[in-house]
Formats: sequence, structure tokens, C-alpha cells
Amino acid sequence: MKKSPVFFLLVFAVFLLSFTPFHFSTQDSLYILKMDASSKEERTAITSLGVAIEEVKPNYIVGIAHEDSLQKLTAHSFKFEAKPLKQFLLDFPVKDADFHNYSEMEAELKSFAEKYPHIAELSSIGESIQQRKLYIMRLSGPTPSSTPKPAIIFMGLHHAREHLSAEVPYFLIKHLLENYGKDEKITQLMDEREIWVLPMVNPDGAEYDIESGVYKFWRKNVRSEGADRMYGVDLNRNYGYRWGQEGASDNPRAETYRGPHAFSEPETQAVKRFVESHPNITILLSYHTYSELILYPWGHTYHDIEDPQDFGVHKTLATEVGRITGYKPQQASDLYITSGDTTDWSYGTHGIYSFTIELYPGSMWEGGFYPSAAKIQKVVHDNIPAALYLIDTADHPRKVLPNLN
Ligand code: 0X9
Ligand code: ZN
Repeated sequence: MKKSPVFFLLVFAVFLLSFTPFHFSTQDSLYILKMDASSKEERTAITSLGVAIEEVKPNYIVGIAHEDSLQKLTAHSFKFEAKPLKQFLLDFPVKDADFHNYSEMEAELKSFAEKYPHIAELSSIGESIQQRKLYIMRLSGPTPSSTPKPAIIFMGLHHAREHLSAEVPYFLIKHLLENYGKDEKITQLMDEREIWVLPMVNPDGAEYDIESGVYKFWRKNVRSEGADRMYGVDLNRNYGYRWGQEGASDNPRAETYRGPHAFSEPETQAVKRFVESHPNITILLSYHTYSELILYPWGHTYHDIEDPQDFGVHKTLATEVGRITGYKPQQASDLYITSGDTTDWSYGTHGIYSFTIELYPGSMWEGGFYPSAAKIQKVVHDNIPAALYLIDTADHPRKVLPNLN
């Protein structure tokens, strides 16, 4: 049944008001928008104009965009409803103390490495723009191996406001360490694999998002020009496989700004160096929020992965991870096209089976980027079994294909 525009306006107002209250200082030119975009081609065009699409529903999408991108949408005859973020502020800070800020994460990781020196090794793969160390934990049993053990890498927090995406990898580390020697399966997996976990790819952005005690809805890193002209690069548009094509913006103010060239940012350079120097990695998982999806390449084209076996492995693993988590498996470009994202690069350049998991919640209604800290354990609980399944599969991912063992 066709609903009136007033109905949609009311729905839109209610879901915006249902956010946790927050306060903005520097995001004055950001807007939340809602618009019809039922085809992936439309959504690709929209994100190419700089909109970060956050929610894809059958009849509408919800996105976040700088005012520049709204002008472009209008110039391209797109119809949308947009409200300035600042219109929905209430004037008190949010307390989400259970999320880890950078220094808390750093302290926890260091203490894990001290407590479990035989199975945990903390190092840094490089530094962010503001010289924060990009910590990575290596988890592996002390059992000797004449050849490198098969490896898997989990990453979190490419996007600053997606704080839950650092909690899942953090709690994965904790779970593995606390269960080594107690849980038979975990002990076996850690003995036979090398597990790398990098909870915060974009620590500067995450700190910037929370530094005033109130969320800024920041997405990108903190790349700036001069002291007060911070624009940021979308790290999930800065990787080097088919960089600079559709689904990213060349406008530094846009939410999906791809950077001046591929791997222009120290954070993506660090990931690149690390992955290049660990050819034993067979599976890569990048946690994001939100929408409850399991996404696999390609992201830069609507076509399927060309190699039928690689396609089958991605699809089978995504389906199984979807079954375990309750999230929906799908090809990334079915949402919209992106260029320069992590998983197209890790698969396209390195042949690593690669997935983006968009974590809880399913929608803005349930908190969007800023769900209550009370949800952290539920999300961890939903995602750890899927991570264990992927760790298990990392020795020979093609084993999931029928008749191909
Ligand atoms: O747009 C992104 O970078 C990811 N979504 S998010 O809301 N976390 O920003 C999804 C990237 C998945 N790739 C494609 N849709 N092609
Ligand atoms: Zn993201």
C-alpha cells in the first residue's frame, strides 16, 4: 500500500529522535539523509557523490553526507530528505564507558601480552597520522612448525564512529587467550594457526570521535591541511585495488573521500606492508558497523569473482558465517559499488579470502553507530563462533567446496 509523504516524514523524525542523545562541535556540515534508492546502480551513483550509505532497505536508504554532496545529489536530480545532524542534539554527554578508548585498548593489550607471553605477542605494524601505534596481537600456541602456520587476520575500526568494530576483535583476543589450554578446540586452533588481530586501524579517528565526551559521527582518519583544516580520508576507499573508480569521492570533504592516491595514508600503508610480509595469510576479516551483513568481493564491480572456486569459497564461507551470526551474506556490490576498499584489495591483489562484517545493529532504530555499551557482550557472543569457524577453515579454505579436498 502506498504511504503518504507525511507518514515517511513522521517515521524519519521518530527514528532520528530515537538516537542516543549526542552533541556535535565540528560536524556542523553533516546531514543525515533518507532517500529512495532501490537499485544498486542508484546507490553506487549516490556513494560516488560522497554519501556514506549506512543502511540499505528495500524502499529507502539512510546515509550521512557533507553539504557538498547534497548539492551534488540535487544537481544529479536525486530527491532526498536531509536533516542537519546538529538539529537532533541534546545537551548532555553520553556515557559509554565500557567501550575501549585508545589508551585503554593499549593498556589491555599490553597486559595480555605480559600475562600470556607464550601465546600472545604484541607489536605495532606502523603509526597513524598522529603517531599512535597500530597494535596487532599475534596469537599462536608455542608448538613448533617447520613451515609457517596458516594465518588469518582480523581487523577492526577502519571507520572512526564504528566503535563496536574494535570491541569484537578485542574480545576475540581475550576469548582465545583465556581459553587456551582449557578448551580443546581453541587450544588446537591456536597451536595450528597464526592468528593476527588488529583492533584499531584508525585510532586517531576513533579518539577524535569521542574526545569531547560527545560523539562527532566522524568516519575518516584525521588527515588535515594546516592546523584547522581537517578533512580526513576514508580508509576504506584508500586501498590500491582499482582505487579511484566508482563508489568513492575525490572531494576531500566528502564522507567517502578516497585520498589523493592509493595508499596515501599511513594506516593503509601499514596494513599493506603487514599483509605483504605475511604470505601465509589465507583469510582476512574486516569488522565494520552496522547492518548485520557478511560481505564478500567484489565491491568494485557488479560481476561475480571470476574464478569459480574462489567465488564458491567466498560464498560458502559467507553463508556459513551468516548462519552462525544470524547476519545476511551477500556480495558487497549488491549493496553499492565501492573502489579502494580493504577486501577487494586483499582478495584482488593477494588472493586472500576476504570478508567485511557489518556488525550489530540491523538499523538506525537500534542505535546505528552508537548502540548501548550494554550490547557489546551480545555482539561478541554472536561473532566469536564465526571467527572460530574462519580460524578453523584458514588452513585450506577450499576444503569447504564439495569434492575439492
Ligand atoms: O562503505 C563502506 O566502506 C562499508 N560500509 S560502512 O557502513 N561500514 O561504511 C561497506 C563496504 C562494502 N563494500 C561495498 N559495498 N562495495
Ligand atoms: Zn565502516
